[in-house]
Amino acid sequence: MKITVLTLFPEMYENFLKTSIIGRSIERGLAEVEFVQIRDFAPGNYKHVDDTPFGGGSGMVMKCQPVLDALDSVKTEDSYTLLMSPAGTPYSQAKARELSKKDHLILLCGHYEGLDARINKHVDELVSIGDYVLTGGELASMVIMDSVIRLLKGSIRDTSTDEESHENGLLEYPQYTHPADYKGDLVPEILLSGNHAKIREWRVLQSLRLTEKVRPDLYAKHEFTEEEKKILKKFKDCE
Ligand code: 6GU
Repeated sequence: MKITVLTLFPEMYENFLKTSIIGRSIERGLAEVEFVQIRDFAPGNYKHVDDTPFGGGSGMVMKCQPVLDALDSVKTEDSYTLLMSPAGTPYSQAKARELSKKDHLILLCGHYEGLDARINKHVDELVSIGDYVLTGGELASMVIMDSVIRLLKGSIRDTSTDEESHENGLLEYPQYTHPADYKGDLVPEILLSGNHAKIREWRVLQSLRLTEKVRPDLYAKHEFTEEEKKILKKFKDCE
């Protein structure tokens, strides 16, 4: 997969792209990341990429010409372009899965108060990573790159993404590692039992209960599997 980032601040990505799973995936050639400096497409000596908003108001707005010329310089028939925007569609694990199948992603990052709205019709989608405001789209684009690259075949063990939080619409069950007794705080005994069927049952129940408690919104729209229904019934009868 190729990822092209359009930004005024490519230096923000340096450590991110070198580190851990993302760094290794890029080193292995699973993803190729390139940057386009939007300012290179601004004319004259001043290289202005922004201007004051029509109608008045505070802040500056990024201009159509440098942004769209930068976009045109990298866009092909195979490209899928995302504009980072707090006014976009909420980003999700399902969207990450969908994007991980694309050949070429273009991530367009605005700064200041935003981009001229006429730019919107030149992209495939506006995405937001959450209900808060960032100073620019760069951090959001890193969130998207991280969540997509780790799903590429060969990035991490294939099975390790299957049971994660959000893959099945639920939060993941709690995990523990050695020691089994940390200053008197004990790991749930069932996990030491070696009984895989019972462990599986416990994990499914924990996942359901945790989601119900901290993410009632997810729980309300969850479609229960037969296994989940059976486990819920069993433990309800015990209470
Ligand atoms: Cl994608 N961009 C900006 N600037 N702020 C955000 C965002 C994106 N998602 C949430 N807040």
